[in-house]
Amino acid sequence: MNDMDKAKKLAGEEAVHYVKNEMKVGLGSGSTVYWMIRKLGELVQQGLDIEGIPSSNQTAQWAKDFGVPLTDFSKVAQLDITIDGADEVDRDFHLIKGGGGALFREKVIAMAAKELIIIVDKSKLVPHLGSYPLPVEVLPFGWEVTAKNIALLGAQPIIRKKDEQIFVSDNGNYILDCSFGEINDPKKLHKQLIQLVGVVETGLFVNMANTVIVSNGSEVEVITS
Ligand code: ABF
Repeated sequence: MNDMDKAKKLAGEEAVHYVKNEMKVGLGSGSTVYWMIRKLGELVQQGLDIEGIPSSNQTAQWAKDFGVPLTDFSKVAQLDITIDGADEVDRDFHLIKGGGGALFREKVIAMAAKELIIIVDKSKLVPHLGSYPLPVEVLPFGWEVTAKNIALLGAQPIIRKKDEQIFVSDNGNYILDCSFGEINDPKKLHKQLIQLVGVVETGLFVNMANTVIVSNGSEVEVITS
């Protein structure tokens, strides 16, 4: 296992210390979250009584594989905690998320939780957001028009593809990966994007994360906002 994978594992496993009995837990997506769900499954086997709401079909499968009970928002009005990964975390805990294409449901479970804990390997910490192209979920109808309107904001939107086909999110939408360069005002950019017709949600998570758990592969650091 290389240092980055060790870091993801350490950060993911550290996060489960924040999960208490009878909690309702938002389960994020991505390879760091994989380790968190795997550890949660071990604790459930030892008697931890929790239920999770998954942010992607992949996460739901991992939860089933590892024995983490699932529920949904028809039964749970609010989550106690959401644990999720990120593609970038800046100094103000603003995030770029969506590299895995699950940003919409990730933002729903983040907004529905009393606390959002982000688990990352050290490479995700950046001084400013924007080196990672910003994922924007858009409706398939007229995505080309939506892309042109995003480009007017100063980006180079690229339609995400998987196996040479247009990638389709769990919600049946497309993802545009938008390189804006350095994003100095993520709140303003999110507002500009979200009002465009055709934009479903952006990968900018502004003023949402309370705690960041970061690892370099040998140590784990917990940073609170
Ligand atoms: C997910 O975590 C996505 O928002 C983001 O792309 C991913 C980070 O991936 P990984 O944990 O695999 O580095 O929540």
